[in-house]
Amino acid sequence: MQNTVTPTHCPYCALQCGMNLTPAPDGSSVEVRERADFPVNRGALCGKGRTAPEVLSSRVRLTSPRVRDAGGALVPASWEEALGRVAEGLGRTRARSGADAVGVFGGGGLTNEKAYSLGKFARVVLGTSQIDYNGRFCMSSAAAAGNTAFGLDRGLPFPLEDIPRTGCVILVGSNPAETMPPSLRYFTELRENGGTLIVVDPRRTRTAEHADLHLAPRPGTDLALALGLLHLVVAEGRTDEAYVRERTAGWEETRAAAMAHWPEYVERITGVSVPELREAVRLFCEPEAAMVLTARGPEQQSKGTDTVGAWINLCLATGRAGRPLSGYGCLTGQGNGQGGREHGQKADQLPGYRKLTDPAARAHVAEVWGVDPESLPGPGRSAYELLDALGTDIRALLLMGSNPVVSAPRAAHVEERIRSLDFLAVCDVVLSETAALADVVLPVTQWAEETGTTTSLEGRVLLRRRALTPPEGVRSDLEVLHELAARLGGGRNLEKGFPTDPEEVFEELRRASAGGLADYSGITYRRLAEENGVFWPCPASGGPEEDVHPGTPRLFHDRFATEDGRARFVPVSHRPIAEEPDEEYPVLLTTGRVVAQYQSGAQTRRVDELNAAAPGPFVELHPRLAERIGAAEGEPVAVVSRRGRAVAPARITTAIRPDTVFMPFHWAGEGRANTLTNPALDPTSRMPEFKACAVRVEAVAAGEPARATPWADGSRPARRTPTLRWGAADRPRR
Ligand SMILES: Nc1nc2c(c(=O)[nH]1)N[C@H]1C(S)=C(S)[C@@H](COP(=O)(O)OP(=O)(O)OC[C@H]3O[C@@H](n4cnc5c(=O)[nH]c(N)nc54)[C@H](O)[C@@H]3O)O[C@H]1N2
Ligand SMILES: Nc1nc2c(c(=O)[nH]1)N[C@H]1C(S)=C(S)[C@@H](COP(=O)(O)OP(=O)(O)OC[C@H]3O[C@@H](n4cnc5c(=O)[nH]c(N)nc54)[C@H](O)[C@@H]3O)O[C@H]1N2
Ligand code: SF4
Ligand SMILES: [Mo]
Repeated sequence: MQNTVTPTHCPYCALQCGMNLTPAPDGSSVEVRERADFPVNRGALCGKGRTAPEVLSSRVRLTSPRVRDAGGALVPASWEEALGRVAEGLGRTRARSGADAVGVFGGGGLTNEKAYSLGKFARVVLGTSQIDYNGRFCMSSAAAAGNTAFGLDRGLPFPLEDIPRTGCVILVGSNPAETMPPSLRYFTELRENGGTLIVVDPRRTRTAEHADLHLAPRPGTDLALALGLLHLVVAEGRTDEAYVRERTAGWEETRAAAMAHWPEYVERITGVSVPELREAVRLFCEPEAAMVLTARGPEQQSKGTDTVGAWINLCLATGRAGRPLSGYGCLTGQGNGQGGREHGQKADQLPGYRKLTDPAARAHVAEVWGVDPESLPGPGRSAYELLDALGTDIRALLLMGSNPVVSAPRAAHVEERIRSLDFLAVCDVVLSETAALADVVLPVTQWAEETGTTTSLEGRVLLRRRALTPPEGVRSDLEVLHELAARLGGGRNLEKGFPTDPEEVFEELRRASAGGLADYSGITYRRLAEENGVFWPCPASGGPEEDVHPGTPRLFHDRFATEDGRARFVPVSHRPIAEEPDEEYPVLLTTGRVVAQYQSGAQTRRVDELNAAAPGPFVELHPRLAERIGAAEGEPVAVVSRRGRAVAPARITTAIRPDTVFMPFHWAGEGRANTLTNPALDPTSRMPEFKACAVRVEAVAAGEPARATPWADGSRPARRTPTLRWGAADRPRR
């Protein structure tokens, strides 16, 4: 194995770029090389993918379990001892306080096999309903809206290769130039082919630089923006009446709701001028085909589900869904952001995108699992609610594939909740900020050292292959679950249901997903290797080999996945963000990403080249706001919300609205953006409002001691910043 080239996929984002791994001459590591045969990225990689092997090095990773000793230090231990401590910690809590006192928290970076096994482990071994995962913070609003409108949630209902051939794309709150750089090509090709790109983002991002039209709404107002566009579509007679009649339901109510959102009213709410709204409608409606793609900007809001619904309404009213080169799509985020939401680590879900509350789904999955359907618990809490319950109702936690101390909203509170647990076990590849708080840390194998499948943002199931022998001292997540099942099974031999061979797990997943919305039953490892991935749904044919289902790159062309085959309009109305600015907190904070760091930074902050490119947090602010508060470029500013205070250097730029500041969330410590964010949840998706909260911004006197601790007692005299308005002069020039 050591001397061959292994074609595989990047460990990070949902683009799942293809790459070849070749062993380094001494065989101890691998090098990333171009893999031209994978069509999505055609060999191109961003810096994170290119440097991913750095995290395989034992210089930065964990290579032996750690347990907390009597003095409170995390010290190396044997696997026997560590696994024993985990089984004891989880088992004791379960015995003392019931199964629901044990929580499980997963991640959208886990392979399908791991996500499936983790969900099964929670319900079958622990018997707890309290499992959810970080994908709740990612795409849950788009998923909820997609399920309602189309009866099915798959990030993109078409392959990326369709983008350059459509007429217009509206990218809402998505910055692929930084978050999926190789995908930018699809948008530049779109323009080369004569199509247009509209970017909706409160910042003039690197992506917006490529746009024909950049709309810069006030954070948290995308719902009003979409309603304003729909209003103009109707007023200008651009509705596709025949399509609405034949393929949709619920138009009248939605039309009425949109008509209440006059363009002038929408301009006041969003700061996007009426002529800009008209121009957007013209660009979107004139071509034969067009698309709307959303990402975290409009989704990570306490009304994210309604907001995505409003953008879907716009597509439906104009006949731009379920037709060639047209549609609504959500750009999923994590490596397995799509598959991770389909196979049962979500609080309300069973494999195959089945509902935990559906008796037929319970019966089907229980049969595959060899358990009584009655024994399966019901739905549990959503991610933030689960984290918020730690130390109270939930007393022990098993965490796999997330670093909530950095990435959860209101992170200081979440950190405090985690510290108050009776027992915490973390499986990770590095000692993340959250792992550092654990009673037991189990070091696991990584992407290049194990085989497994992921499902990319296109809904394409892919095979990641093992290219390297893992270092001694680490085990795979699947082995961990197998061992814990043996120890927690109480003589019931439960470990048999937790194979350590990923292909064996996948074979079971195929059966569990069969007949569900996300049907993988026609997919095999062999096909994945031969076909460069297969798009779900892909049911097993049941017939001869030649009769295999080809997979489904494009959805909804004949009918939507609703019962009657029609898409559903959802009547929605504008409502404000959960925490509007006021005198004390007059500025809006929004948060997001930079190209060189990934998520909580647990992996990428361990790579020198990436740290050189993005060494630490910053606060992006407009020169007018900087002048008001006396901030200077590169000097520290404090951002204060009702939840706490963060300090980071100022980055002054006209690319952001003057009423808004932006912070990336990749760092811990005093520059942690999530110290500030508001955990106000969307009522349907339970998504927290990462993208908008009220803050005060202050220049920090040089030499002021850094304050890492949050303070929210209001004891500090407020330095008032007058509310800033977004005037025409501030608008970034096109
Ligand atoms: N480099 C890098 N790439 C990544 C990741 C990473 O951490 N680093 N993470 C991956 C994951 S898990 C995800 S989910 C994706 C996320 O990918 P994106 O959604 O592209 O990333 P974000 O930076 O969170 O948000 C996108 C844009 O939303 C804008 N925005 C903020 N508030 C609003 C608003 O109210 N309305 C609108 N319309 N826009 C707003 C921000 O200014 C930002 O430019 O990236 C994936 N790729
Ligand atoms: N303010 C703000 N906060 C946000 C967001 C935002 O836009 N703004 N975005 C949210 C979004 S979209 C997301 S997806 C979350 C992500 O935030 P997190 O859930 O914290 O994501 P990661 O940093 O990727 O954490 C993954 C952890 O699992 C480890 N890991 C990686 N692979 C494996 C594996 O195979 N097995 C195991 N056991 N461990 C593994 C990594 O080392 C890392 O410690 O952050 C959310 N938080
Ligand atoms: S764009 Fe995403 S998948 Fe591609 S190399 Fe970068 S992090 Fe990896
Ligand atoms: Mo995400």
